[in-house]
Amino acid sequence: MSAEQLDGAQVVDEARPMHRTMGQQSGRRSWAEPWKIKMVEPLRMIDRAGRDVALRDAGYNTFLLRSDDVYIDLLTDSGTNAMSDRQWAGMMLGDEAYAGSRNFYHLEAAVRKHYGYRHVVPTHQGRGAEHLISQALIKPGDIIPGNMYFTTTRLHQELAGGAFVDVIIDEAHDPASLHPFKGNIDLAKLEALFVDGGAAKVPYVCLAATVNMAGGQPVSMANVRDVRALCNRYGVRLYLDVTRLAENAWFIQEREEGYAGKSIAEITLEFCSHTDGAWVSSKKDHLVNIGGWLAMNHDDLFQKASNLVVVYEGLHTYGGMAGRDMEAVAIGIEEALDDAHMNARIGQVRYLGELLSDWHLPIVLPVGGHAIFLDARRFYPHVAQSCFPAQTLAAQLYLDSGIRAMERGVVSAGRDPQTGDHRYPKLELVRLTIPRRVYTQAHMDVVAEAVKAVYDQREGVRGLRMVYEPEYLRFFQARFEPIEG
Ligand code: P61
Repeated sequence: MSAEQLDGAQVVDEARPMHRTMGQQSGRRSWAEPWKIKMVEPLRMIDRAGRDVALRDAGYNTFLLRSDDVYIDLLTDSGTNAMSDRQWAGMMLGDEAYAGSRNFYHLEAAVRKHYGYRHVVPTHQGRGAEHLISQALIKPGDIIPGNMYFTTTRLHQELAGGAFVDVIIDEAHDPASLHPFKGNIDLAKLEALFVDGGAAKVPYVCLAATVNMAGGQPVSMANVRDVRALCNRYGVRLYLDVTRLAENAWFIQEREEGYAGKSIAEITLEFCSHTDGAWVSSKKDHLVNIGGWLAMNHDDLFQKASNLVVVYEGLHTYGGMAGRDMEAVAIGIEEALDDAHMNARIGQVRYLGELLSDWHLPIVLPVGGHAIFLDARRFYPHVAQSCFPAQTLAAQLYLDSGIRAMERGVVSAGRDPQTGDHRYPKLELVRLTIPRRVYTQAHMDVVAEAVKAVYDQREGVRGLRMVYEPEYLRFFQARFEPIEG
């Protein structure tokens, strides 16, 4: 292009299609993130040969990669969020007293105001809270019904002597089902566990919103109301994993009759009002890098949990967090429930999902709150589940593009404690998890193109063989080798 052309801003190349914004391409006005960036962290991409070595050194397990060797990190949205300037300012107001830190009282007030529970016990992160509730309430031989297992939640229930029973609706196990609330509990499955004295063996029902392993799928308000009514009839308590409840509230606002005019904060509070208490990993919705809590209305659980916390976590007014961390969580709770934030959050995840589904790449539908889940069975129908198709797909994606994702299939499901066999879940997925307020739309475009490239190369791919398997939560540290062909 000549200098004259540059001066004359009117030059139009008739042969080239006109550029259009994302909004225009979808026939609407564009939206943008409700924040601007104040601090950046450079990204670097190592070359293909370097990625080959890094993956081999990591035993083909993306949890074992060094983050310096990763270009776009979609391993998790847990603790990987960008804090706001208000949260960073709050960090400077940390009261690091051993006992009675003022930041604890800010946290307690935020939980009471936005989740509505009377008592709050802080923990260092979600599994700290899961440990406390499991030890406090579960006896050997108990069963804990829930809407699909989560790895750490189920393990703590098993370590306490209980057995988890999945009572989620069948649609949740079908990646192609378009049910709007795939996280719902099947009331008939739940009641079948309660009848004939069964309820005596159920210390509580364990409800999660949204459901991580199902693809970030929501639970409807009608469902939590019905579950509550059923629990009341049989005298069973109902506890809730609120780790991604703000995202769940967004789906209720979008899809459930009567909620379009209610705010995320109002829906969140109403949802919790149907439950007896909750635990959380604040590392997700609450936009922090560390933190969690257990909250409840019953005094007996509060007494037990605030005694156990001093054994496993720290004093009951810090529970493993620094004062500054509690302040960041308290502020993060407010920010998490902001409608504009949540529109941008879900909008970004959905943007990536729409690209992939428009290109007919196999993903879990409807797109959930925190991630896109690739359906590894449909990527690699020629790889048997015993050869770990999702683990293989996550490895291939890293090799192609430096993008890190997470296996959520047979490796994550672990072994049945009774039989010792692999559990073979229906869902064999790879999770592309989007951290909050971290990546831009351009990053999403790069990710979409990488997934397409891996799909286009799917034919020659063989599976993996597990060569090291740790006893607990094996997916974090297991090692693999490629099956040669
Ligand atoms: C995640 F691969 N989630 O999604 P903690 N409840 C729920 C969670 O999603 C959750 C916890 C409780 C993680 C981190 C992680 O198999 C894995 O703060 C719904 O991580 O202790 C955590 O909270 C536990 C990754 C955990 C995993 C377990 O990436």
